[in-house]
Amino acid sequence: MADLSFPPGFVFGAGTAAFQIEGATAADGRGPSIWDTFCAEPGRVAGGDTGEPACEHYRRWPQDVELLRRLGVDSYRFSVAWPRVRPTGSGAVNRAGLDFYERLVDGLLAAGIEPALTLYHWDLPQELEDGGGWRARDTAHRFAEYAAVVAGALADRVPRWTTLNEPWCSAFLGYGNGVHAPGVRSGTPALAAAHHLLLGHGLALEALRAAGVREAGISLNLDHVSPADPDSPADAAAALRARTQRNLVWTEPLLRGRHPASEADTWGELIGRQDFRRDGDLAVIAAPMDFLGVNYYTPATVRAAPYAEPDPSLRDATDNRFAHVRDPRARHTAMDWAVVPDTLRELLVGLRDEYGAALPPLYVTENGSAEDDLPGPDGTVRDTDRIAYLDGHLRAVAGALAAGVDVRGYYLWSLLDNFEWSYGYGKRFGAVHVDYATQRRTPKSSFAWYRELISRHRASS
Ligand code: IFM
Repeated sequence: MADLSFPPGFVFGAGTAAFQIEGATAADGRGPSIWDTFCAEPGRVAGGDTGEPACEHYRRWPQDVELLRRLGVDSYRFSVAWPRVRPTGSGAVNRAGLDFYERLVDGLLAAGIEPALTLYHWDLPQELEDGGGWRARDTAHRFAEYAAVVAGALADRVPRWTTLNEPWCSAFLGYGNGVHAPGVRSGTPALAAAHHLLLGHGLALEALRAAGVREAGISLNLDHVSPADPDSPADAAAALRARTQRNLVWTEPLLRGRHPASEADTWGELIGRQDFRRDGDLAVIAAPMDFLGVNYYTPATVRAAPYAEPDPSLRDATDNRFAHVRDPRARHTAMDWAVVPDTLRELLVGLRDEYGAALPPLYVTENGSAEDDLPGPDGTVRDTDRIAYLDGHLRAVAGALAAGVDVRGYYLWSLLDNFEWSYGYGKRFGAVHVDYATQRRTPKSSFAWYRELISRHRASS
């Protein structure tokens, strides 16, 4: 790693999310979220796994802060569980829930680690879902109220705030193909959800500003999309539809205050039913941000394909006439995701080239790999594939910096093995192995590798 260097002040971090690590889903007044409900429905999550026990972080957080201190990160990215803070999403604030995050933030600061707080990493209070969830405009307003409550308590101690994490998953997996909570399928709900998530982001940003937050943005899981046959106009059009669904539906409203020109071709007749859009919304959505978070794992290669569902009345909003093509040359992680690190450099450079001065500074707010790594007979976890993955992607970030892209930091996903949504506990992304039966934490080889990278960076800057 001696040749891998970053500018002074570059932030190295690690991330987690509330539902994936906290457990304690009924403790101290926490209300149910859509993920509690979804996990309880048979067949939704592999192995019938739920948010219990996760990593018991709610109780073991001091141990996890100590791990972060040993890792040497500048910053820790975590999310606040909305149903801990406002259990029904719109009623009374639960002081005990806020107290937990106050303790965590104070513990991080005492350990010399900068907290980076995400307000929404998918755990919508169930009661709001019962009223329509992100299909309903009202949810955007409830989200802004929640943002104001959290910022009222923590704006003085948390420098970096993210409104939403990966709204694509909330909209298109939650209300499109139904793979994520709340598991809704078919028709326009995903497009309404996408719009209300964007509106919620804009309204929450106003609330954060009013509370004095200095650095605020959003984290998007943006795709690097290539046509399977670069000479095929049909594949090129399919790639644009994929980019529209994954990237442009977010970046165009946020950064340019407009909807993507390619939305009509992408969604066909579904796009005609946009009665949820109101005058003035785009101005709220496009309010300037201090950073854009980019979450990146794997590229997408797509070819033109017919609709998966021929009946338009049954079609969901992820059905956009493209199909993914597997890259036979690439190694694939335990998620079966192709490892092609330089595509991250291309994505970051491409964003700069496409948006120019409209693009705020970037952070890579998530990057990492799930590997089938378990402790060996000597108790150590030698995750060499993860180290190669991280090394490659950090080189891609360094390449983007060398090309003049303003990237301010990198957060490894994840500090701990954790609950990987519909895959349950079977997929392990952590730099620290978690034995869920004993809650024993074992730092993997990648933990030592990342610690070394950070400490060399400190010594040289
Ligand atoms: O674990 C997730 C995280 O919650 C959101 N981004 C992708 C990660 C890996 O799938």
